[in-house]
Amino acid sequence: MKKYLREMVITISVAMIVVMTMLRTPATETTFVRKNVVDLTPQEKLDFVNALKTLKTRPGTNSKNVSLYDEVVAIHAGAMTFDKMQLGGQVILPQDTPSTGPATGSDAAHEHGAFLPWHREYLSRFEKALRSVNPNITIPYWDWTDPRAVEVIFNPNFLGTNGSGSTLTFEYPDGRPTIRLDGGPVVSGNFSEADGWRIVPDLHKNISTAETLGTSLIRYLAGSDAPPGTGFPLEKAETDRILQSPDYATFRPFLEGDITINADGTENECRNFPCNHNLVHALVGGTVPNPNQNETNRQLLTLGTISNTPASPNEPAFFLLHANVDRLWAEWQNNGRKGPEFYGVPGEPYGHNLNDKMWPWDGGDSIPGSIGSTDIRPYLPVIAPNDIVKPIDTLNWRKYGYTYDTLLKKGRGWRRQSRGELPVKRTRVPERRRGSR
Ligand SMILES: [Cu+2]
Repeated sequence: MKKYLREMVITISVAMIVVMTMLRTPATETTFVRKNVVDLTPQEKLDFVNALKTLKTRPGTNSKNVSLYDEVVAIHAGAMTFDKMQLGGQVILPQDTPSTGPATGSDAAHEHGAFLPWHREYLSRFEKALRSVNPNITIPYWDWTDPRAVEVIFNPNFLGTNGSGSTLTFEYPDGRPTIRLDGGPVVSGNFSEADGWRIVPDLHKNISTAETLGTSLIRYLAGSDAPPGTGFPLEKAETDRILQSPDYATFRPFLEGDITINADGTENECRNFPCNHNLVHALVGGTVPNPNQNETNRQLLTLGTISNTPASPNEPAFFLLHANVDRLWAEWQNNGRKGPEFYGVPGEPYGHNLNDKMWPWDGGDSIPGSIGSTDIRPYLPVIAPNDIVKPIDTLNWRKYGYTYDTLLKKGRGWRRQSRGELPVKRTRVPERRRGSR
């Protein structure tokens, strides 16, 4: 009798395992989960690094014969050639050849509505490339409010440490506190030049001078001793307020970092120093107010790779930062704000409205300009004329096959939760915001 029972238990267990496996297979094929970087296993970190480095050696489709990774960088830089490049509304990058086509006149990927759609599409395509190297990979996200994250990301076993060899001191005649930054080229670890992470100099330009930053990844990572507001982690309460934005016209500039909304509902433009997504760019690459007040057209100095925005995807942390931006958008959408009603209102520059084609997925309608004297076009990948993407195509992140661990954890309770909204005192959002990037 006992033997009969034991056999029955074994049979049932085996049957259950078979059924569970069958049930699970389709789910893992269609949806994969982007995780918080602090939850990656050592193997997952290794796989991610190896895939990045593999794409850096795979040939691209461009005429300059630079790698597939480099051509991904070129797309980001190219998107920024449709307008005079600027920072804090002031800095203008010299541009020998202007862009042509309907996208001319505004940055194709920043400062307007398509910031979130453009980067969602861009990250997903990059993630597909990574998954062609290793199908277990997803892009981890960097929750910039998590006090553990910097230590995990900028670690020799992952994206490598801060740059070194340079200590810069900025003294301000108007009595603002002196800023000291330590950094420079990343000389050891997975993303050092010695280990094969060589950046294409033409795709690594200082945003205000158009001079190249060279061939090494450069970081001026804010230290743990940085004064409040100038280091990591970022304030969680502020990111929570981003998620309470009532509409896209508030949410997008708040998350991108053109504006911030204080706890009392008042709004500030982030002109003198970046906020949120822009602030993370600034705190990894190094960005300081220009101490030379005679240079009125150059209010901020951008030092490293990720703070010089066109070149910023040369810094692998870019993808973790932007996965977090995309996660926050997905969470905001998932909280009862899905669909076109929760996108920007019409009247934005071309490329940013719901049904505009977004360069470079625009069938060749627009042609990017140069960065300084560098023609960006030979570095760009071949994109099929029928490969068209509009903001409306990007609103549903699940369509791309991924989701976020935070959306799974919240489950149904999250959806039922009432929509907290900020007491916003402003009624209209200006059409063109000029923030730093
Ligand atoms: Cu960007």
